Formats: sequence, structure tokens, C-alpha cells
Amino acid sequence: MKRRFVPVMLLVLLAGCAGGSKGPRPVNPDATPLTVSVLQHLEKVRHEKVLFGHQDDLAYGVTWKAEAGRSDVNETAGAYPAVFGWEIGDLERDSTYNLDRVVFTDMQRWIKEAHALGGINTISWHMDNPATDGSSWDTVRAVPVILPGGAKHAQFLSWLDRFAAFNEALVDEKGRAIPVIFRPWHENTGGWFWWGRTHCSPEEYKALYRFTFDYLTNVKKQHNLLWAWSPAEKHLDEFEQWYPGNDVVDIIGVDDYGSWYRENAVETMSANLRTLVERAEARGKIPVLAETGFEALKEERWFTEKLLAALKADPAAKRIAYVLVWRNANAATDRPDHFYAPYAGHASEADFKAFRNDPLLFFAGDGPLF
Ligand code: BMA
Repeated sequence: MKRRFVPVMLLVLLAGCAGGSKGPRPVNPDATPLTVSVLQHLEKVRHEKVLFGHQDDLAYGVTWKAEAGRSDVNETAGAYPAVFGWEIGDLERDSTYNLDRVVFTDMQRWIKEAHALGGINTISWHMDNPATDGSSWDTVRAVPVILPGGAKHAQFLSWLDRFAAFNEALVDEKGRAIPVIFRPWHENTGGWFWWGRTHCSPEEYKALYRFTFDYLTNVKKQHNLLWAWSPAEKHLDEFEQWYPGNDVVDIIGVDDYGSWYRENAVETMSANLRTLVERAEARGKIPVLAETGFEALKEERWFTEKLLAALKADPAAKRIAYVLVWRNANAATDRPDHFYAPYAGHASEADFKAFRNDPLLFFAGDGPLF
């Protein structure tokens, strides 16, 4: 090698170390290195694997509540999920627990545990209706009320401040902010939440998402957040109309439960996933099945014959980074028959083990995610 090439090589190496590493960059240019790392791992891993996620996994299961180390997924699959979903509805009220009675300080502890397990955390928010003080299912028109100039704008800022305070406490053992996939204003192409398609215009909705991004990123400096947008499967043909923009979204998802109830469930889901993956890839974003599941698992082999089959039915479908199934509500204290992962002794346990053992699936500990 001729000597004059050495300085050039050095420069190339240094550029690599100075943040020129390969892969997508978060929309927030100030995202922490760990946060950038999560996004880039998702991009890398999705071409080989699909991460498995579960809502409220460490908080409770069908037969237990807030018991250290427990997880219905771990107790059936033999591994914790790779993605841990959490819900902060009622944080805006300064309540000590969320709308499903999960204590917020416990949730913060479980988020830290999930991170220590090598998992990725994601947060959704069923925020109360600011116009009426009803729930998020109270569909009285409210979006303009909280946007700048609206009567409840100051209150809305204080609600976002509460999230920032909650989020700032999420630090690892070295004091670094734990990355969080933040997924506000979800299922907006459905009509059941006050931010849904029949209760605000696309312009108002996009202004709401963009305002939330801008305030939390630039004013509150929440640099551990990756931004996910997941409309509902319903009216997904209106995708373009409601998409908040390439500059505020890292991850494009869909919340799809409905496809499992169609006659051609596997084909319908897999076609929906192809569309999702194509839309995300065209924008340089990460596709995910942000929420799904088959309530109460009435089909014993749902995990392999439906979910896994849909992922495998189309080479594009399996390029989603993760699939998250919804929560295992406690049967005695919350909602019976409202669970989406098996629990010990449930009829679909063996099928779930087979699902976990399929080489396509990735659970916590199967490899690094940041
Ligand atoms: C819904 C249901 C509700 C719950 C809400 C927020 O889909 O599971 O019971 O309150 O999510 O977690």
C-alpha cells in the first residue's frame, strides 16, 4: 500500500465514527446515540426477523397482577417479548395509575426492566377528551380546542409536560435515557377516538401530530423518542390524506384486528402488511404491525396458522420490524376474555411455543437491539 493512501483511509474511518454510520436517522436530529441505535437495529433486523411484542407484559396477566418477574409470554413461550407496549392514558390527569389501573411508578420500573432485558419499549396514549373531560372514546370535537389559539391549549401543554416528566425518569443504570417508541394519536382512520377521522379534518389532525412532535422535541427536548404513526386498518385507503409527514415519523404502523375476522384472514392480513411495508419503504421508514391480536385466542393454533402464516404468505409482509399483540387483562379484576397472548395452562400454549421457536421470530435475548 502506498503511503499517501493512509491519511485518506484514516479520514474515511473517522467519518464512520463521527455518526456517519449506516442506516436510517431518526427525524429528530438530536436523538440520543442509543435511540439512533434502536432505529438502525430495527432496520437491520427486519430483513431477517420479526420481533414479538406484547402490551403490559410485565404488569399483569390473566391470573396475576404486579408480581416481580412474571410475564404470561415468558411463562408460555419461555422467553420475554422483544417489544414491550405501555399505555399512559390518565397521566394527563396527574393520576397515580393509568386507565387500566397500572401504577405509573411501577410502569417506569417495568420499562427499565424491559430495557435491561434487551427489549424495546413503546408507549401509546388514550388521552381524555380535553373539550369534555370524557374519555378518548368521547368523540365530541376537540382537536381545534387544544391546538395553538384554542381554549384548552395551555392545558394541553401541561398534559404534554406531564408526559415529558414521566419520560425523563426513564433512565438506565448508567444514567442514559432509555429509548422509547412513542405512538400518539393512533387509529385515527377509525372513528372511535376524538382525534379520529370523523371528528377533525386531515389538516387539524396533521397539525395535532406535528405540534406534539415539535413541542416534545424542540421545547421539551425529549431526545429518547422515536416517532411512530399507526392508523387503523379501517379506512386505510385514506393513508395519504392523514399521514403527518416524513419529517415527523420514524416508524409507520397499522393497528389491525379486523383482518382476523374475515373469511380469508391470512390473505387479507398479508396483503395489508404488503401495502404497509411498501408505503413505509417508499418513505425510508420502518414498518410495524403496531397492534393486533385475536381476542381470547378462541382458535388454538392462531399463532402459527394465522399470524405466522400471514407473515410468511408474502415476502414483503415479513419485512415488518415487529408485531405487538394487545394486553392480557386480569380476568378477576379487569376484563375476562380480553387477552391476546396465552397464559400458563391455556389451550394455545403449545402452539405459541412453536411460534416462538420458528426461526422468523425474535424474542428478548435473541440478539442485541441497541
Ligand atoms: C383497549 C382495551 C381497553 C383499554 C385500552 C387502553 O383496547 O384494552 O380495555 O383500557 O385499550 O389500554
